[in-house]
Amino acid sequence: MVFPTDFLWGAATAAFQVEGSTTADGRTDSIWDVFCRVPGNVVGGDTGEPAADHYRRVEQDVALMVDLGLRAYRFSIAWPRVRPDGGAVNQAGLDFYSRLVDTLLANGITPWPTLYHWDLPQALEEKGGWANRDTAYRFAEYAESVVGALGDRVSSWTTLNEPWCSSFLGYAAGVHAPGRQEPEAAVAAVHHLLLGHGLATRAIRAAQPTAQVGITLNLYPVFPADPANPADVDAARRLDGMQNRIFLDPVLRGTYPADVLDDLAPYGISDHVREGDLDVISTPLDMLGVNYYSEHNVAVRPEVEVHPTRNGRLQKGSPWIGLDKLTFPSRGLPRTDMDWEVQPAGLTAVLLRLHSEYPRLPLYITENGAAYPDVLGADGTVGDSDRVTFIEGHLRAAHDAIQEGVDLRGYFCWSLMDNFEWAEGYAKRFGIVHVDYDTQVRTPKMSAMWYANVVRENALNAPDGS
Ligand code: IFM
Repeated sequence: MVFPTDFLWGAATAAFQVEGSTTADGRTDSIWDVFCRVPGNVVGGDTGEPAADHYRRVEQDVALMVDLGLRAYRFSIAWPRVRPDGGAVNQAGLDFYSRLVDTLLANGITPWPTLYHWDLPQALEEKGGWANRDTAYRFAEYAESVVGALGDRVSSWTTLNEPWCSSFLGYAAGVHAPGRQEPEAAVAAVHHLLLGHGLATRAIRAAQPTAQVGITLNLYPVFPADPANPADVDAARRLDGMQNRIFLDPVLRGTYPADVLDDLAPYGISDHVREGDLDVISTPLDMLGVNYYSEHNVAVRPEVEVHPTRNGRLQKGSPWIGLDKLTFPSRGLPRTDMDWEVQPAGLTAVLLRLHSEYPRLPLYITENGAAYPDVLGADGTVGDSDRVTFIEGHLRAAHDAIQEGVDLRGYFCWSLMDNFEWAEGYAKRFGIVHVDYDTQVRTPKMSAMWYANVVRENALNAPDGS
């Protein structure tokens, strides 16, 4: 199963999850630093320290990427390093990313930065965060400063990572920073994140007309558990609206879906949309990043009292606002350590949907991977065959989509290395490289060796092994 020539093979991380050094060189608090300090918010009381100490070990980590033969590194830039407190530019913060870009390029690895992977400066949250329209303009200013510093060497920019998490998990469910449970604020955050994306896209294009610009969304196929039950069918429609179409349609079609506007009318979504906003939000893009982990099989059942949230553990509010009695019946599929169903066919479905409903845009899988309870053996190896099976299944699914005509141009596995898994802390390991958080020793897992081989061959073995 050969992938197209020039298929971009990479691995991904995000600043807050790997960097550590949260007070170094002028960095100030992000919403995640503050959220982690609240007892009960993060499993084990874990914080952004030490993470994988990537800030201090970045050269060693690039050497690791070279060993694995990676062609691209997807990382995110920390807003509170570059513009501490959302204010003036901090050259020392920019210098870190400038060195990272230089080191990658010197080693033939394409830098693939994301401007926002959830670490809003806390000072901006104190002014209302993403529920405040002004944050979108501050984001564009921040984007402009990053592109001004790195645009001579970076050619592909991603504005936002998974705005669904920033808005619905952060402002409605409260299981992510800033930990608010205010559905009206979540809906405002959706619009202001999208506005920030559009303004930043325009700022990048103005500063660097040749740049490729995109956004990364976490997309899910959504099914009614019982297609004969109208409540399940309607829940699937609503959830698809709030998970997928609320981002895809404004960005790629310049409109919010009418049914989503109706569903969210009680939360005031239209109050935030000003004339011209949708033109800004739908500024043409060069690529779309897809993060795929699982599917949603949804049902509405009268006996459900508590909305399920991530991992069944941190049950604050529901991110699926306005949907009551919602549950996700098991389909008996294997599950990862996050308790997420493993369903590679869903990746093919997502890619085919984009191809038919939102055509003409090159696609990249910017995240795909799995947490498993890895054990570093006495012989110094991590035999994560479950992760190999996971990634292999999803690469086959991606290949199926390419065979169907989807313009898929790259794959980044999540994650290059074990890291801070948000509300789950360090307990969940997504890396293809194991990190010992006491010693910061990195150990490539079996999956890393396997992935390096796929990258080298630009191909997978056929299911019969040939
Ligand atoms: O770790 C996260 C990442 O930051 C965003 N996408 C999903 C991953 C796994 O939960």
